[in-house]
Amino acid sequence: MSQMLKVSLDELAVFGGRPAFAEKLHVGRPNIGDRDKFQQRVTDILERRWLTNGGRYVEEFEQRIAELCGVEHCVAMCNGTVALEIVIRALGMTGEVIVPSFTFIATANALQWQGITPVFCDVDPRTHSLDLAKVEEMITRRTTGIIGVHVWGRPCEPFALTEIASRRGLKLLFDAAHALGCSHNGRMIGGFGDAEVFSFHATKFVNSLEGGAVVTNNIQLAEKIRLMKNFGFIGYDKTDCIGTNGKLDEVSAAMGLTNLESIDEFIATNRRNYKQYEKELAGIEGSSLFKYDEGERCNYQYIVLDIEERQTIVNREQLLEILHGENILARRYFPGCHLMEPYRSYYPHAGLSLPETERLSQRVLCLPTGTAVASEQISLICEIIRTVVSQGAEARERISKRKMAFAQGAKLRR
Ligand code: T4K
Repeated sequence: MSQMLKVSLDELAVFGGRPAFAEKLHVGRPNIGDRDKFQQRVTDILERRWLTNGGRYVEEFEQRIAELCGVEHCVAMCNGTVALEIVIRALGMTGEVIVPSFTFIATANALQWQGITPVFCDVDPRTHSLDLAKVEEMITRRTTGIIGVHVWGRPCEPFALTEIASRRGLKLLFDAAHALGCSHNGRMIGGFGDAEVFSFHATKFVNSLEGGAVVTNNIQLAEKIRLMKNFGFIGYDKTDCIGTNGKLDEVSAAMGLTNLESIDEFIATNRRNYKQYEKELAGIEGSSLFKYDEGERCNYQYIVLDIEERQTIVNREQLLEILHGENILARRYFPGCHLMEPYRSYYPHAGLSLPETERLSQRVLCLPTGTAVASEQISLICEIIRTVVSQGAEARERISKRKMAFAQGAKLRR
């Protein structure tokens, strides 16, 4: 890593300087727990020749997740998307389901994939989660459920959503892909609604390579999901319902278990990184970090920077271009499902009722964090952001000119 300070715009890579980082700095570099422990577990799996389907490590992983969340049942799956699809089907959701557009595309896809219409609801700009008043407005005769998403791990008002869902006779599911280890009013995420879904994808702060889980206190639902994720089998050559293959394999479960043993260390690192970003980005007019509730348990796995263009002058897209030039691969999470295909074509007017989602999707970006990011790297990222925003007008003009020059060059080459 090069450690040069960048205090003038001329030093930025997009304007001819050397990139701040020789190697790309990703959002979502995996956290990896005790390697020896993982390798021992993999050796054990190979020696016992039990690789998937009812294996010891999957069972143990399920128990550990259920304990952490204080729920009775956990069914591990091959990823969070399939876990969503299966629980949506098991809950009998059909017709229309209310869901935020400001989420990862998998939340909407899990519905549309099985012919259910995701009805995109706007979010509260303070919480980035479902706007409760708007949820009520979107309920129709065809609505069968609500999916709340605990975006960035911040609980999306689960008590209020429970009240709405039970008053209106709707199923309630939470996409808790970001919220492992988080709490709401002192109660762990995992036990709200009819069920909650976690993701253990490589980019999640606790990963099982790929993986996901449904957690619930409803035993009938848990049993149904368990069958559905194993083709519907209730015995040799005997099925009970339509099922699919949603099983988590043993090596993934071993990775999940190993990483779960380091959860406290991962959260401490995420929190330290968050605090450093907070301190070193403080006072940059027009930029602010998404805030977590310090009174709750929180995993701090996302560093979400909000750019208010009226103050920073340079906008989010231009800042992203500059950061990418420095090999800081900040991400545009989330672009808004309704602005992506197929939803853009299916529901071309959805944006009319999603003004906050559209604003948010233009303003926020996620910065690198986790155990793979060093404190000096965070300092350099913050300094580059400060340099750019403090000279926002000039940065904007130079980036625009650069774009125009590229476009002209491309025209001449044609
Ligand atoms: N609901 C919500 C709210 C979610 O955020 C997600 C997933 C889901 C549901 C579905 O859960 P899963 O089916 O995924 O279990 C990523 C992840 O793929 C996705 O899991 C995650 N949310 C989403 C927020 O981010 P991409 O397309 O940005 O991921 P990817 O694979 O490009 O990785 C991002 C960066 O991480 C890479 O540029 C490099 C780095 N990376 C990635 C991998 C896989 C590594 O350094 N090492 C790796 O092994 O979506």
